[in-house]
Amino acid sequence: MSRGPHGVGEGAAPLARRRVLLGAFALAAAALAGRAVFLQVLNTDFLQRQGEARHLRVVTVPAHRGMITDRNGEPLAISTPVQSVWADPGDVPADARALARLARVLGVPAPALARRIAERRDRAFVYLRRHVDPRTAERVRALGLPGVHLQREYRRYYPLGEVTAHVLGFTDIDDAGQEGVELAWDRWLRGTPGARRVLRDRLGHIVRDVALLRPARPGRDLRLALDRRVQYLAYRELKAAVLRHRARGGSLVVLDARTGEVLAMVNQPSYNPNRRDRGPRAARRNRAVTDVFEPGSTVKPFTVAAALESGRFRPDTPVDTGPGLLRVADATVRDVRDFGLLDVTGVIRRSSNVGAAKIALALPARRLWSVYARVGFGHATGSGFPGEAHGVLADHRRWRAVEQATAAFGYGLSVTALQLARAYAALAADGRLPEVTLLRRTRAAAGERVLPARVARQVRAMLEAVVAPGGTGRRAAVPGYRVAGKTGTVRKAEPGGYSDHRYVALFAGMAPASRPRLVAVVVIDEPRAGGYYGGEVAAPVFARVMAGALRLLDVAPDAPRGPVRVALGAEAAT
Ligand code: 59J
Repeated sequence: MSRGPHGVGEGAAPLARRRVLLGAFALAAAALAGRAVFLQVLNTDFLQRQGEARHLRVVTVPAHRGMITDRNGEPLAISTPVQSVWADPGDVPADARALARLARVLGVPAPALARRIAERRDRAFVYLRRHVDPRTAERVRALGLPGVHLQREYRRYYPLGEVTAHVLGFTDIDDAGQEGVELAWDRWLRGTPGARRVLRDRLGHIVRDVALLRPARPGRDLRLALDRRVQYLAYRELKAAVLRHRARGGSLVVLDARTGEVLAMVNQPSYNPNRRDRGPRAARRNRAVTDVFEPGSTVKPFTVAAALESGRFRPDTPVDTGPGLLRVADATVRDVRDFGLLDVTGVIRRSSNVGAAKIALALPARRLWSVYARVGFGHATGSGFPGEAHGVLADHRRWRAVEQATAAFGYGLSVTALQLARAYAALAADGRLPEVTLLRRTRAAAGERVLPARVARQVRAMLEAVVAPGGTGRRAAVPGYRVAGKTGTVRKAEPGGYSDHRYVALFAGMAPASRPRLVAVVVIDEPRAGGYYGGEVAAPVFARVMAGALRLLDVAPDAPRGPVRVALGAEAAT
């Protein structure tokens, strides 16, 4: 207030009035002092809580996802720490130049960044950019922008890239399993996020950790059955063959015949799971378990197994396949040429459709069907893989003669590569069907008996004849080892009948034939160059992968290597 003309006169106010005023001031001062003592000494807890409530924030602590390894503990999927940039929009100053600097560091358009923060003013947390590299994180830190923070997260890395892509699948940006093993075993692999309370200063900077409310519980590691060396070898050979024959795709599965463990499972086309854009859908399917095909001649060993099991056929029982044609109702079964008089072994070795059909028609439908069902056709393998197909095996009561005859050489039913490998594993394991698994087995349960051991061994001997000179599978031979297997060349079914230019080339087999350790199935879908027969296209891939895998796994050779060693005797050959 300005002093009025009467100001001097106020100095002459009565003494009593001044005393009252002074007294009031003194009282007020005392009250304030008392209050201060109360606040500062007696009631600090309450105040601290109040003050900090405005500056405390709960931040989640992401959990480390378990590692996926191969059977020997070699890493196949690893979560590595990365930084993500987030903001508490209310704390970020509306400073266009500062935001522009931040946008430049993050590599995002400034207007979009500003909009993102503005639109989420009412929230306490918004990601600005996730999974930035360490240099970017450092530059964000250096900007020191209030309300902008870094948070540690994890990013999945797959050291073998496209080689293991289909089996492993991938995780999303929050490290949650989306496909493959990452999805199927997500609950095992993923941990439980924790929470911590942090204290921020007036400017929204996090100044210190106040309390760990809940520690993050890391996920568990998962050990697969895969052997990364065999996996890599299988991938390399499959990819080379698909390129060489300009094929549409392919699959290759290697099983341990004794345990049912999947040692390798690869497909073409593939994709790089380490890239954010994971390529077209068609490249992401684990075809070995999701795609079915008619197995064609690769089922003939099971037709013959049914015949041997019935007691009505022996390996040397004659089967007349002349003149290379067989009429069944209004259909005709054909061979590529007239093989004339064969025996049961010859039907397998030459892959005679007529022979297989004649054998099957001599048996009750139920018997053939029962062997197919027992070796697992029409039933999912129980691998646990997401999206596994179970294939189709129609009930034998619905088979007429035509269906029975065509089923004998592999048409009218469909299988996955994994199912076919499992069925061959039953031949390899003397008639016991192993449970297939993608996880490493410590103890192998003996598989269920599905064929008499004698029958499995007899069929195996026939399958050795396929790979011997004069058989359709010569090119599956592996030096030093006895190999048993079967070729297949399948015309693809299309609307209105079977294609005359789209084929699936197959080889299914095992080694060493005397005591099989490994089973492999090779599928080449629509080879368009350099031949299309299973014997030309799939058998050589089998040979290369088998040769390498037997060596990698230190499997002792069971065949003489050459004339010199034969002369030295069986002991020198091993
Ligand atoms: C074939 C079929 C289609 C379905 C025939 C392949 C039939 C049949 C109706 C002609 C190519 C081709 C139910 S061939 O796998 O016989 O692997 O090395 O696709 O026969 O009746 O131009 N395999 N393949 N048949 N269909 N329906 C032989 C054979 C086989 C070989 C070669 C030559 C067929 C030795 C197949 C191989 O064993």
